[in-house]
Amino acid sequence: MSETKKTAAAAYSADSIQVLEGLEAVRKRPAMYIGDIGMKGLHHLVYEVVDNSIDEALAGHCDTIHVTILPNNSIKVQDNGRGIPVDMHTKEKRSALEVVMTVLHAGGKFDKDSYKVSGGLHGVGVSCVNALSSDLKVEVFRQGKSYMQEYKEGKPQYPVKETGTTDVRGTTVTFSPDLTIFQVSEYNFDTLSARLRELSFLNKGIKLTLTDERRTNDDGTFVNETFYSNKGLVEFVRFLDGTRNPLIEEVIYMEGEKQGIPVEIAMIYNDSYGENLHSYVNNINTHEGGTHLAGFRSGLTRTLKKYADSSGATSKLKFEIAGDDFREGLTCVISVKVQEPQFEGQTKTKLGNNEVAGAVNMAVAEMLENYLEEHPRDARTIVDKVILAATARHAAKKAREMVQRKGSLNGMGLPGKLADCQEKDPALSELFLVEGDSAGGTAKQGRNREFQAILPLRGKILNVEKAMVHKIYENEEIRNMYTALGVNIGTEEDSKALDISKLRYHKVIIMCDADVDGSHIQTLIMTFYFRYMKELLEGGHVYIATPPLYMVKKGKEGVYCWTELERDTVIERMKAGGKETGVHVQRYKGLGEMNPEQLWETTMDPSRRTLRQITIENGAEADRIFSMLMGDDVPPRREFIEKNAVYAKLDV
Ligand code: 0RA
Repeated sequence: MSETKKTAAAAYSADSIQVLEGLEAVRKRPAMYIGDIGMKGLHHLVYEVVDNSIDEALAGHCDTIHVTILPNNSIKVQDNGRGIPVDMHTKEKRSALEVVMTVLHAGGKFDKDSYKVSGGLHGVGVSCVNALSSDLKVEVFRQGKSYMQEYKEGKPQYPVKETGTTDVRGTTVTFSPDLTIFQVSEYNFDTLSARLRELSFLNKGIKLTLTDERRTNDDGTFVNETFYSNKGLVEFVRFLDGTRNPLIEEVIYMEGEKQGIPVEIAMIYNDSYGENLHSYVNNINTHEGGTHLAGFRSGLTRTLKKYADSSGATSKLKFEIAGDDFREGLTCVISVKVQEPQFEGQTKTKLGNNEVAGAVNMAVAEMLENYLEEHPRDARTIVDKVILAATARHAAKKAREMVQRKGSLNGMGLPGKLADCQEKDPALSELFLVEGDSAGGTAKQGRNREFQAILPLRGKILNVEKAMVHKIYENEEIRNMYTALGVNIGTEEDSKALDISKLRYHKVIIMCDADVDGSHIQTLIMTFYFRYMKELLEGGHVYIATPPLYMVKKGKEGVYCWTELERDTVIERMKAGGKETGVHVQRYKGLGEMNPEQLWETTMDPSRRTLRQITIENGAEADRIFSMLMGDDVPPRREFIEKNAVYAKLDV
């Protein structure tokens, strides 16, 4: 049957079938649409719905978005926009609202003028959330009337109905993730709040709130947070820099359109040695960078170099300043809006559009030239910092060459302290990084030497957050880690990327004491991985071992416990089973208090242990946490470590 001959009824049912097929495809292959069906995907549903409201706000029609985690882990997203249109589609024979909610990628079709650039990583739209929800309800408040439609597994339960009159405007979506699809059901407040905070910085002037109806404060109100940023990226950069010491007073900022591409940049220099760049395209964090970042780098280098040369500051320098030197101690956020973004790379978070490089390059040059002109003293500070960085890099290069001549980094010998495993296949091999030589000894005896290797790390490893690069390469514990892992140590000038193709263990497990010191050391090691071996974190290779905290004993029965709750439950049970007396609780403060067999059965045996995988969910948040934890400002660190000492849930 040709298109034109189709009767209206036939067209309707054909369309409905298509819709169902679309939603069924989403339910069959959810990971293709939302990434995965674990914690990431579960939270992605919220972002997808919020993104629609952000779009409405970017179009200038909405300024408040409320997100609520309901007691049963359903989610409600409420905005004060124009409300999704509800008029009947003559061709489709159903409401526009129903089309938006049930047709893949239908979201933007009704408003050609709207400046749509937000939209989740996969840009799949709210219909996808609908397909993956056991129940979803949408309420629209529009032009004095309210409307509603409900769905199960994406299927409408009735046509859109008018429910009354109203004097408010907006759209409210309430959904319950389908637990036959997702492996997890519990929303994490901190994960959602980190994303909403990020969105508030990236979209100034929008108020976002997060309410957790599962938990109340002492005064009986629900746990909640409000995010609002008046100055956008300027405040984002201040937030990211957290406790670092700024070198210049003001955040350097620009916002504007270049070659039709909206570009917003904020940056500041601090006295650290690291580079802290975060880039976004359409509110999506582009972890892998791309053309916008390349444009920024070349614009920054060109402009600063020109200024430094013309000021005469570089005339006596005996070596070239490298690109990296211009970014030492730099904290920067770049946000661009691209109409048709091309995402590339392993995690599809690398911008490919070539035209964006030139636009950002121009924007940076213009912004910086003005700034340097108007702030000669700050300009001098920045140039001095760059020259210092170049000098240190030069020294680091020499230190590295010396280290390499000694032959300890050429992949020949493995570190003497490494107790390697017999297995040669990296995919089957594990490396335990163990705090202290004595616990290292216990682990060596307790392990399964077929596939588990042990590398003891002595005492506190170097705080990489505060050390200069050549110190890091000279540090023995750090060199041992590189050599044991078999990865390169960045010998090539401009290639910072780690070559993990020769990684000798696909599981790297950090095993520290379960006390405040152990937690600190664990954080030091994680910081090192975050700053210098990010590729390992991104590949999901880094884990934390969880030794038990208590042993509750009565007579011959002994039970390991990992939390206070577990401990108390076991004590109660043991007491109930007999007399009050005779129940003995041992608190394990260090790995050293366990014998090899105990360490094996609680912490190392793959069939019984629990490993926590360290991933980078939110790079900006992770960076801030690490710099705070490792920086000079001790009080917040102590507070954080103590609060999280037991199961430090660093959301990274
Ligand atoms: C297209 C057109 C119009 C509103 C929206 C989309 C809209 C979508 C969402 C999704 C969540 N909240 C939303 N709010 C609005 C309205 C066009 C008009 O009124 O002329």
